[in-house]
Amino acid sequence: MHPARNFVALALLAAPALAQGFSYPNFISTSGLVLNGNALATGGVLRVTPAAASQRGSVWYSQPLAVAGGFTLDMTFQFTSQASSGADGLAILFQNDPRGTAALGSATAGSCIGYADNPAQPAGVGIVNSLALEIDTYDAGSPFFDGTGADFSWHTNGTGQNDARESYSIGWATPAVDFTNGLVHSVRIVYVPGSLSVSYDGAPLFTTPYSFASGGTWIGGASVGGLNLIGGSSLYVGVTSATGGAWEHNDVLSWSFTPTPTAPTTYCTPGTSTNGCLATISASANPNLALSTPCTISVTNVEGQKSGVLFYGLEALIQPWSSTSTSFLCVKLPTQRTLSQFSGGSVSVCNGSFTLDWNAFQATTPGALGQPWIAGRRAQVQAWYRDPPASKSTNLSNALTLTYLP
Ligand SMILES: [Ca+2]
Ligand SMILES: [Ca+2]
Repeated sequence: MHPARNFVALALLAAPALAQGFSYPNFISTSGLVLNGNALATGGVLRVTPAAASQRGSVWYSQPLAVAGGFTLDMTFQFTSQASSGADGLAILFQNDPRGTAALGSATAGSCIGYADNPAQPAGVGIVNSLALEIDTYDAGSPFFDGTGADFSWHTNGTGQNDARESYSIGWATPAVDFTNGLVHSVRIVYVPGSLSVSYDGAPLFTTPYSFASGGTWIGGASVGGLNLIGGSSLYVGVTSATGGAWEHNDVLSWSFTPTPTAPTTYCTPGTSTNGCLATISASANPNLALSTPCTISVTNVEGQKSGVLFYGLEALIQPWSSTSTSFLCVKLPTQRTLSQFSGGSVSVCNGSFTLDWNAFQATTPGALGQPWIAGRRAQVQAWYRDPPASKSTNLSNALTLTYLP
C-alpha cells in the first residue's frame, strides 16, 4: 500500500472516538446545528442574538447527546456592541422539551435569555424539563432579582418550565474578571453525576451539587427534582439568548461537547516490531483528582529484552514515526517521559511488557506535564521501545486516552 494513503486510512480509522459528541472550532459551517428565532451564523461566529432590541434565539445540536454518565462542555463566547449596558447574555441548555430542536423560551423579556418562562406574563413558553447555565450580562430587578449583572447561574425547575428568577437558581458565581468587557472568554462545564463544575478562562470557578437523576437544591433551601432523560440517558444540548430594551451581540466563537468515557479508550495503531510484535497499551481505569482510583497502565505483546519508556501528552496528534516505519507518534508535543523500563521476557518473542502506576508517577513527580490536573482533562499515553533493526531504531505501541474524573 502507498505509505501516504496508508497513513490517511489509519488516521481516519484510529482517530479518538467522538461518538455522541460534537466539536465546532468555529461556525463557518453550522452543519449538525438547528438555529431558531433570530440566531444566525456570521463571519464564522454563532450570533445567538444580534445587537438589536427584543431579539430571541436558540441553537441546538440536532441529535440528543448522552449526558447521564458525565460530560465536558467547552465554549468560548464574546459580548460586543453593547447598548444600554448590554443585555442579556447567553444560556447553555440541557433539555428534553416536547418541542425538541425547536424549543425557545419567552419573547416577552430579555431577562428570560431565550430559555425561560416570564412569570409576569400568562401562558409562558419556558423550556420544560431543562437545566440552564446562565451567562447573564444584565442585572434585572423585579421579578427576576438577578444576583449581579455579570454572573454564571444554574437554573432548573425540574420537569416544569424553566425560570430565570434567581429563586430558581441552584448555584451561582461572579467571576473576578467581568465577562462583559468585550473580550473573548471561555467556560468549561464538567458534569459527573452529583456535581456540576464550572471553570472560567481556564481556572475553576464554582461547583454545584446536582444530578440529572435526582436534581438539586435551590439557593433558598428547597429541593428541586431531576429531569426525564431521552432514552434514560440523553438530552438536547444547546445555547439560547435574548435581548430586550438593552442589547448586544451575544456570540459563541467555539463549542464542543464530549461525553465522559466510562473507561479509558485506545486509538492509533501499534507499529510492527522486527519480530512481528504489536505492542498494545491499556489501563485499568480512568484516574481521579484525589488519585484514589487505582490507574495501572499496561503494555503487553512487547518484544522481549527491550528497553522502553511510557510517555504522555495532553492532546492526540497522529503522525508517521518515519517515512519507512510502521509506527505512528500519536501524542502531540510537548510530552512527558516516565522512567525507563526493561521489557523482560525472551529475545525475539512477543512476551515482554511495560507497566506504569499512573497515580504513583503523578504523586512522586511534582510539576509533571498536566499538573495540577482538573476534571475532564485528558492524557494521551503511548509506549516507545528500542528495536535496533527498525526504522529510527525504535517502534511505538498504539495509544491510550485517560480522562480525569473529579
Ligand atoms: Ca439577567
Ligand atoms: Ca440571572
